[in-house]
Amino acid sequence: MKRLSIIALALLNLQLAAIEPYWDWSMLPHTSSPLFGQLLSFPKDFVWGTASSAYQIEGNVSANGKLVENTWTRDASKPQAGIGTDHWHRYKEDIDHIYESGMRVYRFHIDWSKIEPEQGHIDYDALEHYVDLVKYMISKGITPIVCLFHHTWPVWFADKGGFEKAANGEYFVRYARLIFDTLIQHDVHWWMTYNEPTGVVLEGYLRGKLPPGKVGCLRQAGQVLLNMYKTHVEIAQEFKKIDPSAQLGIAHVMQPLHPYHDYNPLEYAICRYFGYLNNQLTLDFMKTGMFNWGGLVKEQVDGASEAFDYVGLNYYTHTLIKQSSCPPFLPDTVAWRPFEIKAEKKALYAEGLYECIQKAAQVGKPIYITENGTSDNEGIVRDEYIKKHLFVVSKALREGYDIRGYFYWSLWDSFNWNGGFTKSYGLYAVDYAGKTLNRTLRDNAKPFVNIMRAHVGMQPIA
Ligand code: IFM
Repeated sequence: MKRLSIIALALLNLQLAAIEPYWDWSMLPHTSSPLFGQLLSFPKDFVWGTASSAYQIEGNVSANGKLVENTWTRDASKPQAGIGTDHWHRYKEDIDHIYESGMRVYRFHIDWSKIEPEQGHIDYDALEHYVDLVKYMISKGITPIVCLFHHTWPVWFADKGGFEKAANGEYFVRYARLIFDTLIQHDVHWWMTYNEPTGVVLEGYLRGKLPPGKVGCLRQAGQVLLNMYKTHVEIAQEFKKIDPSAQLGIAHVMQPLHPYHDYNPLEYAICRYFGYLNNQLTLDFMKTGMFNWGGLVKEQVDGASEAFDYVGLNYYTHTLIKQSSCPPFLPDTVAWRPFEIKAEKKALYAEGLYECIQKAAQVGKPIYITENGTSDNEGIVRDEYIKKHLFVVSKALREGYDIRGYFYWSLWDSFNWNGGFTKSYGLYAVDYAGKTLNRTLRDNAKPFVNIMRAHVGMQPIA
């Protein structure tokens, strides 16, 4: 039996061909070449921008030097952000960098745990800080997109059971309303309720990598997601009643799952099931209001399709599902095929962005690429990564896909959750080693920055 299993496993690991497409990129010129600029075209009203989350760049610093606990900081086993990039104090310099990069949209996050550190106690000084941030942005001609939830939330809310209990949704809606009432006075119309909600529930309830760190609770993950989506619909309805021009959406992270072996039906089955939960379910929900978490949690939510004005698409890479034993069948995830270029610990697979755009287009709403980028510690893949992903966006635009903007993740090196400060996603390097936290535009980011600068009529930088 054991011998048979070994032979079967060896056979299963004989890969015949990749099922997912790979394009021939050999003719694509370098980003700094004028030819590249000619090959790509973006409509005049296409917007370039960047994205961040509060804890990743501000740490848990709040108004008047207060340090605020949230669901991430209270887990001592996790790497901690401290003061992050000190964005709390250096936000003007950072907004200037956004402007100088030719970006005219900033997708940023207001941390609920800073605004309402204890239930019902609002820190108006913290709120005022975010008002100042918004005012400064607008004074520079940068449109704010305010994200209300990005991986951290107040501990009191978690202690009540967070989104595990549908009734708790009202606390988040109330918080959203406070931010809305404050910022509508400063001409804010773009909102994002949640960043990567499917990631939050799959990592938080299935793989245990994000708070609350539960493992194997697949059904509960679906219930939490449904409760989050229902608050999105409620928030959209409230905001739109007062501001009919309000634009609401979420940032949906899509990661195509592909079978490692082109003939393995078990790998196909896993890809189909988890690919649906991970990617397609949210698109179906945006389009029809039907929420079907793989048969485990099912509900039709009224008003959902009117609650999404755009599809925010976060894309980084694809994942391969590989059978690792036989029997029993144990699936494993593999980050790249041997011939793929590695962007840090991920495959540089820009073709996957095209696949995601095609799927996102089914919703029938404008698409914004709300996150895309790579960590590049060795300084060798960023330009290649950006070049290929921009090519994909431009090709999709040429083919008629309604893509309105692209937000790079991220402008600065920042704290990256379980990766701590070991990742270099930034177009700007941040001097953590020397403790100055000074920001420096990386050479390999300049060709991209010059594309964005040209788009808004700015001269290239050397
Ligand atoms: O840093 C994260 C971000 O918080 C969510 N999307 C992916 C990024 C890169 O890992």
